[in-house]
Amino acid sequence: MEKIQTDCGLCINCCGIDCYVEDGKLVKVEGTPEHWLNKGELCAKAKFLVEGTYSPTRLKYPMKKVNGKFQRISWDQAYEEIGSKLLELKEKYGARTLATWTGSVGVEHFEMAAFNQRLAKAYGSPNFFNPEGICFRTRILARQITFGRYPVEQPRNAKLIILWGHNPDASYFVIGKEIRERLEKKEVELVVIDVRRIPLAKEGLFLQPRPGTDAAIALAMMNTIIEEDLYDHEFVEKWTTGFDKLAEHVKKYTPERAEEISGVSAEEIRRVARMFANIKEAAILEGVGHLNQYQNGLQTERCFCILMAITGKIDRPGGWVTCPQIRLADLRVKVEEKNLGYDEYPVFHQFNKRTPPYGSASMMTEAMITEKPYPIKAFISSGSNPALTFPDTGRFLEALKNLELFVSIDPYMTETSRLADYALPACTFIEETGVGGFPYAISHCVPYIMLRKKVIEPLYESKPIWQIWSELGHKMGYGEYFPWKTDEEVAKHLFSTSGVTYEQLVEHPEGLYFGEIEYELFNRVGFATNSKKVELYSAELERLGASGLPEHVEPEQSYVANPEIAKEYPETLLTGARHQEYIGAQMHDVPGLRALMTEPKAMINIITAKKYDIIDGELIGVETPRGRIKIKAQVTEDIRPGAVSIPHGWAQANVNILLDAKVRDAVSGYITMRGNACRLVKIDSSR
Ligand SMILES: Nc1nc2c(c(=O)[nH]1)N[C@H]1C(S)=C(S)[C@@H](COP(=O)(O)OP(=O)(O)OC[C@H]3O[C@@H](n4cnc5c(=O)[nH]c(N)nc54)[C@H](O)[C@@H]3O)O[C@H]1N2
Ligand SMILES: Nc1nc2c(c(=O)[nH]1)N[C@H]1C(S)=C(S)[C@@H](COP(=O)(O)OP(=O)(O)OC[C@H]3O[C@@H](n4cnc5c(=O)[nH]c(N)nc54)[C@H](O)[C@@H]3O)O[C@H]1N2
Ligand code: SF4
Ligand SMILES: [Mo]
Repeated sequence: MEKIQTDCGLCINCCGIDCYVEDGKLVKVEGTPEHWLNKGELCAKAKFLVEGTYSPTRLKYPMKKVNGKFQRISWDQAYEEIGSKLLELKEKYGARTLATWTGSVGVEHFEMAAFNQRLAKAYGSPNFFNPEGICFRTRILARQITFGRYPVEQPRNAKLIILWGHNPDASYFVIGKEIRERLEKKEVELVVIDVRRIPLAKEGLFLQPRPGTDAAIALAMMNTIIEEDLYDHEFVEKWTTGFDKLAEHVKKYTPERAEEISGVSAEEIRRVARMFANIKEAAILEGVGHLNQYQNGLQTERCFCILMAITGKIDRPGGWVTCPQIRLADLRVKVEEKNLGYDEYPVFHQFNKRTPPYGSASMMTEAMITEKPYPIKAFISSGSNPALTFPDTGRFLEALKNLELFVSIDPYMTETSRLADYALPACTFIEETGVGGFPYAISHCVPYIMLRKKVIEPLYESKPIWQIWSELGHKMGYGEYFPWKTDEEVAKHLFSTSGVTYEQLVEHPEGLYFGEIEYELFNRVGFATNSKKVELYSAELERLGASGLPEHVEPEQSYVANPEIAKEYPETLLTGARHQEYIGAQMHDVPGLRALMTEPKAMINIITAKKYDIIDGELIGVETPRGRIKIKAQVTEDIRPGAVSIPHGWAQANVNILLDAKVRDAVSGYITMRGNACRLVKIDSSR
């Protein structure tokens, strides 16, 4: 058996894995013991990588839909037909008619997003969309607005961690494990603020707010910290602007008022505020996206930034620190045209003239449906399963109907690929060489880099995604944009600006770790905002039409904001809490994982269940004005009464049917994934 050490490309953690190959077949996967991050451990998903790789749902050949049925075609025919259709549509509607989309895999799979954008831009379309428009860009943007850069959590040095809307046992198991080890050694104290009593809530102080009211709690913490003079005077005076305005602003957010809004007692809010202010090495450790995917998402993130700043926890050990970034070669081609969402969401697209290279995802489906501001008739999705994962499935399906060409590129025959005109088989990450590790600090991930090594040859007729884009590009006459011939050439080019060579990485299968953090970096470089200080109040936000200081804003469908809707839909829907067994809609057919988590369930409190006469395990209906799904109930005390939490990515109970693409954060443009009004319906009346 040959052992090949590479990184796990299933999620952004990019843990080290040892892959064992026999006769060209992957037979066993173990965690790499010497890898700095996972130290030999694996999460549930990676333990079943062999089953996942050889799944019967792998897409074997390029497929074309003829009269509603897929037929096998050659790669050449696929490129020929897709290429000429794209050129024909460009002739008819203009280059902006093409929209390309990558999913969460495109975030850690650098070749995927880069080559996708290259083709779109060679064609002349600005319309590239990705999860930055629904997932994690808001947290980055809010921190850039406040600090002019992007400091990230450093849980391993924190003496107090506030886990705020984040369940790392499920979504970042290495962080969950590390927190548990440090709790055991009494190195850290824990506060959990979550609508659900997550497993780690038992290890510390637990606050359980009404969904979507976290900004009120954070503002009341600021109120306490300022009223009780617990803030870091030196840092505030020297390094922040807008403190007086902030102090005045938060006067109205007394803990008593926050208690009324959130249901968390004023006493508990004061207690957490005092702990947080008094422990220097403390950090808010939040989810990647979770609280940003509420209607007040961007401003909630601003609250966390301000809390960290006024207590002097920026660029200090255990707080939020600025990590060195590793720069990969930029393969994007510039298009000078405005992205969709530029005018509607100026904060997202125009803040300090930092125009992002992607459009607002919420505008993508709208433009397909309304043909405004122009018709989008061609859509290529890669590394994503939007038929299950894009919020508001009804709207997404309506958008597809209006297309003249829809291509899905994925290793598996997904729910999305089944809807496409052409389904093209990409290989998985273990079937190609590429960039591994994660060179940018995005959440609590510290930058590090690896060589993602080819472990086995691409299965069936599948190909690396960069090669698919490249070959299509050549067919369309854009050969000059795609000069690379092999995986290695592409990887070498991407590494060429990083300061690390391909050859070095071959010798370091455990990865190269860039953990050198410069504390008190501000003493040397200040902050890269307009005022060169931390902007507690942001004039730029106000200039772009948002509030310069964060407020609590009710989700528009909450029973407080909309008592009318609450008469029919009295409960609150939360979607997408993660489970360790699956990632997005992936791997749901893997028997080993199915044995661990057999099906999705709607988590509801026993009080809510009683109201509807529902028992644990009963099949129920969950409804919103957008639709209905059937799902089993999980009746528990571990969720706040009135909240209904449902995981996403399950074909048998697709929770995205229930969401409404029109309900968005007015600042970021994100479609709301939580805080929508819903009701439960009893199906089994035989009891
Ligand atoms: N209701 C609700 N919806 C949500 C969320 C939620 O919390 N609630 N979360 C949202 C968030 S944060 C995100 S990021 C999105 C994620 O949404 P998606 O990215 O659509 O989610 P996945 O199901 O992980 O899809 C990834 C796809 O990439 C494919 N893939 C894997 N490896 C490769 C590869 O090497 N090459 C290619 N070409 N394809 C590959 C997989 O087979 C899979 O089909 O979902 C969003 N949707
Ligand atoms: N295993 C696995 N890991 C993943 C993923 C996956 O699908 N599977 N997806 C990846 C992706 S794309 C992303 S974006 C990240 C997401 O990762 P996170 O956003 O960190 O998601 P979770 O870790 O599930 O934690 C979210 C928590 O927020 C709580 N919550 C919901 N509403 C509220 C509220 O109003 N207030 C408070 N205080 N808490 C609330 C939920 O109950 C839940 O426990 O995970 C990544 N990691
Ligand atoms: S957390 Fe699991 S799926 Fe993600 S990289 Fe690590 S082993 Fe792979
Ligand atoms: Mo995400």
